[in-house]
Amino acid sequence: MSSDSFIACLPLLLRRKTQESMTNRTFTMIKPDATAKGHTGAILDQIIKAGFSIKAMKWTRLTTEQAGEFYAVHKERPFYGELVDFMSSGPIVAAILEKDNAVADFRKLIGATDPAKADDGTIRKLFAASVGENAVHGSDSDENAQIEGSFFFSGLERF
Ligand code: 3AN
Repeated sequence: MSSDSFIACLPLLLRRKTQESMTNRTFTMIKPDATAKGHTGAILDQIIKAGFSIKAMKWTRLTTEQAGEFYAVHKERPFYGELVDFMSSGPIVAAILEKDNAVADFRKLIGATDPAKADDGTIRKLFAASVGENAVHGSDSDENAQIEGSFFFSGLERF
């Protein structure tokens, strides 16, 4: 890209950044257990039916280094190694979602971390097998939604 066209893109990039810092976005991953079992389509269907719109999405696979970096906040927890191995064990779908009250509403939609404790009808109750392999990730705050979305998507990849 020439420097002229980069400068011409700046207002667009800045507007995207400002939009994303609003409280109506969250970040999700459909985890390797769910993609391996063929639940990707059904989970996306639940997400869209719950009123979220997809602002960015990719099917990819994390290296162990990338999974370790993404979950660095859990480094001191006993399950960190298991979590990193699991999250790099197969493909995932990463997405930025938009809806009013996105972070809280998405956490409600996916249910408790442990699927055995998740409410009926939640994504984890329907599709997750265990606390470690629990089908989906959902950001726990607006700040983390922003950080996690930026981990996977450049300004040009989100809308
Ligand atoms: P959540 O994903 O519901 O926000 P966190 O932030 O406590 O839950 O944990 C992050 C991820 O770490 C979980 N999604 C799960 O995959 C894994 N995890 C949490 N607790 C355990 C555990 N006791 N044993 C194994 N893995 C766990």
